[in-house]
Amino acid sequence: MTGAPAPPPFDEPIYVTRPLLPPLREYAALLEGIWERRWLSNEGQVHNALEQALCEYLRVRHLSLVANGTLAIALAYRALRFSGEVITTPFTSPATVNALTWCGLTPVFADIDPVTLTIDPDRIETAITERTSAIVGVHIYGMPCEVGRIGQIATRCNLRVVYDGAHAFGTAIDGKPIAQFGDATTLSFHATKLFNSAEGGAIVVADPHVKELIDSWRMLGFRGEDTVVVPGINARMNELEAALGLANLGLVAAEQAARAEIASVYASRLAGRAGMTCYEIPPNVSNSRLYFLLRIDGSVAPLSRDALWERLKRFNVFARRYFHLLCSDLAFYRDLPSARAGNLPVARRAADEVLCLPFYGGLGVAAAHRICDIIDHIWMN
Ligand code: T4K
Repeated sequence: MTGAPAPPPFDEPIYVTRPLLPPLREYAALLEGIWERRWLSNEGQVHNALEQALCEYLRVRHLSLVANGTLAIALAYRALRFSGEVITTPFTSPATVNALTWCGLTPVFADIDPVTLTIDPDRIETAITERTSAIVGVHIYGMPCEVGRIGQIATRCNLRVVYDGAHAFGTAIDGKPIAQFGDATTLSFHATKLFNSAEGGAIVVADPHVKELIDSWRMLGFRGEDTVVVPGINARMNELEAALGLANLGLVAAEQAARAEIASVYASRLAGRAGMTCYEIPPNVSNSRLYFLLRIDGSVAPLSRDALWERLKRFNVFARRYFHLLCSDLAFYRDLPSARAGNLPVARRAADEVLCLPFYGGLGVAAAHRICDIIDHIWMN
């Protein structure tokens, strides 16, 4: 106990994130064009402009917009003809793994690296069987998977690779855009992501024939007016979402810069506490800056991650424990042989330790300092 008075709680809830939004008039200008054309969906003009703009922004050649990040993942699995077993991480959103199930595939969980929290290539190697067709890595929190080693394993064993890049918009390794690795990279443009179109997502591929196939998969299977080439689904992004995305795209760099300032407040104010570590971004990685996360080791820290998360709420600060529910613990996966706890000790520990702090440009550095004051108080009392 320090005896110092508790800092006051925030007057309004402070969420883990807030969506990026353009000035209303910029969005309205795009809406006027949509109204004039009376074209609302099905690969409209704004949709196509956003595909083009994203290709340029992300420095990739082929990108298909879709309705959300979960459908992006599922369509990538379909278009690349995954079959049988697919090796993936349990430390992710259920979206990654549930999309496998939706495609009739069997997830095989491999543990993660203790530092990057991405899938461990050594554990991929040991999980490969004659039924394995593919590897799905997740660039979790915008941290790249070990793309070099995963690529080598895939080539040697003739496996496909999809990266779930839902958190990795704008991530690069040594200046190379993350979406240039693997057979496909999927993105999410959900409201809570760095770049958003309210709901939305995309699939980036290297092969133009795969893009053509994906464009049929998202349009009920159609290619042209008279041919249905695959048993597709409706995964289209509409014009209103595409317009929001187009208006938001120009704001991403400034948002990342504002988040960088907040990250440096958190990193400097929270450093040096026993049992608390900040997730470090390697110098050769430009991270998307979607999250700012701490790890709390409850066996060393004065309180557990869950206790800190609970106590922050009393100050109106709503941090999130992404991803405290390991996919391998979910009722429909926990009986898989690869889901047993002894197979996934690193993922288990990460699930128990990670806490994502409020992190968005509009938070501002003053509020970040206040959050640190609150954490100081909780830590010492
Ligand atoms: N792969 C990975 C690795 C993913 O993390 C995700 C999704 C996907 C794939 C699938 O992509 P999508 O199909 O969703 O495009 C959020 C998002 O809903 C989800 O997109 C995301 N990952 C996941 C990690 O986080 P929740 O349950 O945390 O969302 P929610 O509604 O609690 O929002 C968090 C905070 O954001 C709120 O407390 C307040 C703020 N917020 C939220 C919304 C929706 C706003 O201020 N405004 C808003 O409109 O899942």
